[in-house]
Amino acid sequence: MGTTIILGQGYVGLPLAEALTEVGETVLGFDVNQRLVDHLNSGKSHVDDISDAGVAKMISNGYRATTNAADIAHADTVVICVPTPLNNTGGPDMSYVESASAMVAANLKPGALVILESTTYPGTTTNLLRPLLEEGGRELDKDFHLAFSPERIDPGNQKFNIRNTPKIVGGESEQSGKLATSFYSRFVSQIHETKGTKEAETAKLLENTYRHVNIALINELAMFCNALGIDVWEVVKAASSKPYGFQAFYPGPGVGGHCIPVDPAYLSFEVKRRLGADFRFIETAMDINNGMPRYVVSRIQAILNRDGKPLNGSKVLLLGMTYKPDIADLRESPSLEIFEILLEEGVQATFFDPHATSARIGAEVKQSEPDLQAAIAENDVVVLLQAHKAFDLEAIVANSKSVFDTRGILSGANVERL
Ligand code: SAJ
Repeated sequence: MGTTIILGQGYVGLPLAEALTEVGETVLGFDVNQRLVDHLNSGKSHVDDISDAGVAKMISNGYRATTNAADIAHADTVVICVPTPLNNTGGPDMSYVESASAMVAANLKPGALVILESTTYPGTTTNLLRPLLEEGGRELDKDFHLAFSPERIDPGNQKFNIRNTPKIVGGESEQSGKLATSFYSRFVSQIHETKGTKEAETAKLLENTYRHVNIALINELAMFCNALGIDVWEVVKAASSKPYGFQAFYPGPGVGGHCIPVDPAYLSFEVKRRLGADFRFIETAMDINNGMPRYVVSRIQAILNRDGKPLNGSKVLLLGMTYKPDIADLRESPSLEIFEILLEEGVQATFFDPHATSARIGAEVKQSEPDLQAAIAENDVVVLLQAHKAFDLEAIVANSKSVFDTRGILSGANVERL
């Protein structure tokens, strides 16, 4: 066994560290956030899928979190799992990858294997990371090895985890690819090798662009079905009876999370930058999905209007602020935008979420209502945005004046669906 250092101890890096400690590797978890590193070294987890006991076990197996980049020099394998968000113009923000790569280049142990896991545009490994590692005359497969392997961590997924989810591996060379494959084979049951790093980078983007485009398709269909008096939820259920050639996607209030609303933009930006072409499916899907929060507000307005109430001054309760059910993750959640728009329109908007008890709206931090049933009783419209298992859906319908259901799971005379 050797030593691995993982740069970035978030929802991707920490589960990777856990899996490696379980197979006897000495693991260093590097992060720039000193508070987070201290939290980890005290045996506390900040990741939904890993418990405090899980971190304590990692520590007993030799795991240590660190903010010291010089620790990279101890590692035979370096895995970069830092964020690749969008910048304020909607394009790739590579600053985390750039700074992590520079740290690796400055502290690399001779002969180490470097693997990039962060989701990024095709060509990042070859054109951004490799030149940094080659500085000072280093040569690929002589002084270092290099590969790309996209993360497939699905927060909250009880069935698939890092060990039983097939892992794509693309080497900057055949030798590097083989080394990366043997690294992951120690704790991942199935490896899929690609011919190079660009294919591995692009495969990850395809996986999530496929979801983004199909979610946009069903969202646009939902808007037209509503206008045409067609029950889109029945339509999807019926189409799902086809045992082949169809995968169901469901309308929703918009697309949240760290993957689906972000990853496709890395592809469309690179196509634009390199070819000057518009990746039309991605850009159209972005427009549709990004427009869903405003569409939800327009439907709330229509419900109030039917009751002779203006948006301004009416009371609306949002149920579920996270981007996915049963986790606390608010990242890119469309619920936050819906809340912000309602407040801008003068609505007395509040929310209830058993997992996310506070949410930042603009410059303010808003708190969840303390008592769900009391909150329901005093609101003109209750909006189901996230179907957390903790919700008593029957009680919600029974005690609400009007319910707007964006998940297509409620029914009743006072219920309207997206
Ligand atoms: N959504 C819809 N309709 C759908 C599916 C999703 O509106 O039919 C919305 C969700 O409400 C959510 C957003 O899209 O706000 C993203 O949902 P997601 O189910 O894609 O969940 P994510 O963002 O956690 O996606 C992850 C991805 N995993 C990785 O990138 C490693 C994705 O590739 C997985 O397919 C997905 O989990 C999954 O299947 O759970």
